[in-house]
Amino acid sequence: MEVSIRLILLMVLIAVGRGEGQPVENFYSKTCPNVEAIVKQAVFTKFSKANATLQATLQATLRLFFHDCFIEGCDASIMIASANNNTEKDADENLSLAGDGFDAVIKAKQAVEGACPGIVSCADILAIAARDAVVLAGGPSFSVELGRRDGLVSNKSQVHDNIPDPSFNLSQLTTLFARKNLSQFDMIALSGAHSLGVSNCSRFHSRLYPVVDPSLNLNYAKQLMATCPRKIGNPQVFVNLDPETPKVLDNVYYQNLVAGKGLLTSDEVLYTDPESQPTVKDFASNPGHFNAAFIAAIKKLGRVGVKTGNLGEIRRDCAAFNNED
Ligand code: HEM
Ligand SMILES: *[C@@H]1O[C@H](CO)[C@@H](O)[C@H](O)[C@H]1NC(C)=O
Ligand SMILES: *[C@@H]1O[C@H](CO)[C@@H](O)[C@H](O)[C@H]1NC(C)=O
Ligand SMILES: *[C@@H]1O[C@H](CO)[C@@H](O)[C@H](O)[C@H]1NC(C)=O
Ligand SMILES: *[C@@H]1O[C@H](CO)[C@@H](O)[C@H](O)[C@H]1NC(C)=O
Ligand SMILES: *[C@@H]1O[C@H](CO)[C@@H](O)[C@H](O)[C@H]1NC(C)=O
Ligand SMILES: *[C@@H]1O[C@H](CO)[C@@H](O)[C@H](O)[C@H]1NC(C)=O
Ligand SMILES: CC(=O)N[C@H]1CO[C@H](CO)[C@@H](O)[C@@H]1O
Repeated sequence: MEVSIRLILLMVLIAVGRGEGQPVENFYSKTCPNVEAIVKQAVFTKFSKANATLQATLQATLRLFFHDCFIEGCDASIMIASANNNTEKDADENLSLAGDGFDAVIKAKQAVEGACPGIVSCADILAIAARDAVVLAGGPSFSVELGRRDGLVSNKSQVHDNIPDPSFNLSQLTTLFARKNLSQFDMIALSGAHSLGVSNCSRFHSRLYPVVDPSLNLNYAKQLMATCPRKIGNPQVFVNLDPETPKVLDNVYYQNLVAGKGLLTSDEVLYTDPESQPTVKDFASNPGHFNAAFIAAIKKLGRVGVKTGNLGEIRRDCAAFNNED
């Protein structure tokens, strides 16, 4: 009797503690032990290496995780589809979130539901897929914390104030990340994700025209101008965020910044601002320092605004709240 009351009390305490929102490793070890293998298999293993679709999926998934966590916390709220053009994914800021990331999570969810129905949240599947994307792109490997629940709110009015603009300066970037409990050091490390992926010319057009941003390497600026003409013509033109090793998540991104080859203002400012420059130089010359900082920062990113315990729900379909099925 005594024992079972204590046990119940302990369980209540744990549940309340979880309500505070800290994901943990091995959360599904009893309820869905193979979830990580299933996600990886469903999303990535059908591709052969060097397949362009695989590359697009890796970078899209990583960015999707970032946007999900910054808007309403890591709760898959960005996945919600809407009939009325009013959920997070409909916001202007979201214009270029590639569909591949959404597809990856939907497919993985279907596979996971086949093995352990009703157990694993879409938010956790996105976190696992983002970790796999980092590793498959040659970045550092790490264990992913789980136990997030899916959010009940997705409103596009939340997007603008929570996603950094590529024109931001250091203090604007630092302030926004601080609101998510991420330090300037974390922000610099996470920006290393721009070692992968592409940007629409429109996001850095103002650095080329009417005058070239003096922090840009001149030869690099000329290449960019050749690809992205003054008059925004073909809106399908995209440029690699990392001009040197665009398919590998590595510290060459920071070497680019030192060389004036940061594509976005928000990239280059990490080097031009004397406050953050020492960290950029350190990451540029010490891949191990970058890897360690990136791992610590992406784990912190995965804790932003998480719902645990009784909060939220385990969505059946990642693109719809359960009450809309
Ligand atoms: C520091 C502030 C950040 C700013 C201002 C920013 C901005 C941007 C912009 C403007 C693009 C190009 C999108 C387009 O074509 O319209 C982009 C792409 C991307 N961002 Fe960021 N980002 C930031 C941080 C991050 C973080 C923290 C991550 C992930 C950890 C991330 C991951 C990515 C990836 C992977 C892409 C390429 C997506 C693809 O190729 O599909 N970004 N970002
Ligand atoms: C990449 O893999 C996908 C999925 O298997 C396939 O549909 C596509 O044709 C492949 N692309 C290339 C360029 O091999
Ligand atoms: C959806 O809303 C965005 C602004 O949030 C707007 O730019 C876009 O044109 C709208 N799309 C449709 C199909 O109405
Ligand atoms: C690229 O940016 C332009 C200008 O904002 C926009 O019209 C276009 O739709 C974007 N292209 C893609 C594929 O997102
Ligand atoms: C979204 O947020 C806006 C502004 O806060 C609010 O007016 C609107 O009712 C919200 N929409 C939904 C569907 O909750
Ligand atoms: C950064 O931008 C903000 C907002 O535009 C501005 O108030 C601030 O002075 C800028 N800081 C620097 C160092 O340029
Ligand atoms: C930041 O940390 C505080 C203290 O742990 C927590 O109450 C708050 O919810 C966190 N904010 C976010 C956005 O995760
Ligand atoms: C307004 C807009 O284009 N939103 C996009 C957000 O991302 C999803 C996934 O690719 C697109 O389908 C939406 O069109």
